[in-house]
Amino acid sequence: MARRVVVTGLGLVTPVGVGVKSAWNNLLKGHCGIVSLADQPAFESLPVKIAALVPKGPIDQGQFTASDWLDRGDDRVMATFTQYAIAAAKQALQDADWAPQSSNEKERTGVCIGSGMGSFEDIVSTSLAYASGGPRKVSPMFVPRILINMAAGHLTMKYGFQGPNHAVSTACTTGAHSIGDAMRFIQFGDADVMVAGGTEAAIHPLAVAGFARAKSLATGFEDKPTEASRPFDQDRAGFVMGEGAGVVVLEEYNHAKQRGAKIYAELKGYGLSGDAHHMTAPPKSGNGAMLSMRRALAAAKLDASQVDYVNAHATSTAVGDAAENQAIKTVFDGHWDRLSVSSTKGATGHLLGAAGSVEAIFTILAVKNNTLPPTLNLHNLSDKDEFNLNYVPLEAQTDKKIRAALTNSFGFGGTNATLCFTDIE
Ligand SMILES: *[C@@H]1O[C@H](CO)[C@@H](O)[C@H](O)[C@H]1NC(C)=O
Ligand SMILES: *[C@@H]1O[C@H](CO)[C@@H](O)[C@H](O)[C@H]1NC(C)=O
Ligand SMILES: CC(=O)N[C@H]1CO[C@H](CO)[C@@H](O)[C@@H]1O
Repeated sequence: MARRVVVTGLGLVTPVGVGVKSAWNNLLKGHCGIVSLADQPAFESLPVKIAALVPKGPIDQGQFTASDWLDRGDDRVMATFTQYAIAAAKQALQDADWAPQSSNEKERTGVCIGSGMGSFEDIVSTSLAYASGGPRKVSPMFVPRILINMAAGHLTMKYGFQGPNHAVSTACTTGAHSIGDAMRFIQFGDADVMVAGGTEAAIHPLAVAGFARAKSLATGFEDKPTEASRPFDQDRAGFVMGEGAGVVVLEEYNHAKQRGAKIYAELKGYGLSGDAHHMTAPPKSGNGAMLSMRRALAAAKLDASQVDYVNAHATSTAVGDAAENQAIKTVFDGHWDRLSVSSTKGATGHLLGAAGSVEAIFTILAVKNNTLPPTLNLHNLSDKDEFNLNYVPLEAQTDKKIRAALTNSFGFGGTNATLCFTDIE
């Protein structure tokens, strides 16, 4: 029998709050982390001047201050995406009460933290310095700052973890793949504990310009940024870039039991698939059969009738939300009345490489707390015959038992992953 994998620690750095309590409470209260960038000169000429930023300030107000999490000199060697990952990982390890001292425990603990984009800031500023001043203007820290796997690397240097050291980069599926791959390492026996998640800090004018040119982003919301991300709503018109990190501690079930760790949920299933279709667009509903959801259910040995909640990838694009809705309805055909679906991106924007792991944490808390996080800005469904599920509009719902839940992540390049969490009873 496969080794069971459970979640014993959580850490969040998000636009709706830093720290799990703050982020989850704000999410349930309907807060939105999307703000205007119109006052920033660097964004002046861009068609999109909004983003979901991690709030900066004191931690007791759920905000981010780098020195709360980093040692002296870390900011010189760590780009922002690495700093966010370290902050989320520290929270998760503290929450799990896992601070291994023996070499055996350190060797049995691994890290799997990825990022979709890495540090645009470093690449752009170094390119400009190189163009004007030549190679002498390139910092010796340039390469270590931009490497995607450096978040995982730095974390292990701080804690001495010598298990698998891995970093995924699969665009917006990064966070989900990180957690799923880490689950496999534990199941396969490579580690007993894995620190896993995704991180992103790419709200840079060049990245905004790129996504805007690809026509992916919502435009025209400068005056009302909190209304820009509206998954499943008839007026949805693109996603809003977000930043942050989500990191979990995964642990082999008996290992967690033996040390008396608190267990949030079991990670029961993981499914992966590829579209083989187009760079940025999902296939038009077509067969609509979403392989990653079916594979996650099969791995979890669950029937569609046993799942109560799907945390959708739904980024607030016209085509993407409709395709996912189709796929969910196909997979859960015959069980539509009991299923709830919501997208937390109305509140957080789209955290790209961090989305999958941040949303995995929201899904874990939904199961643990029997609470469905809301879909913000969902006032009118575009087509009531197509969109005929409970999408948890505007307000959290607390009247349902959530025994099992899925969370979906889909990335550019046509890469899909689904995680399945269940309560531990
Ligand atoms: C991937 O996700 C998209 C978006 O919902 C869906 O349309 C597509 O069918 C999925 N592809 C696979 C192979 O599961
Ligand atoms: C919900 O989750 C939060 C965050 O872990 C926790 O602090 C809170 O006590 C939970 N609420 C309930 C009702 O379980
Ligand atoms: C076109 C349409 O039906 N608009 C409605 C969307 O929802 C808002 C808020 O409930 C209504 O005021 C609009 O009339």
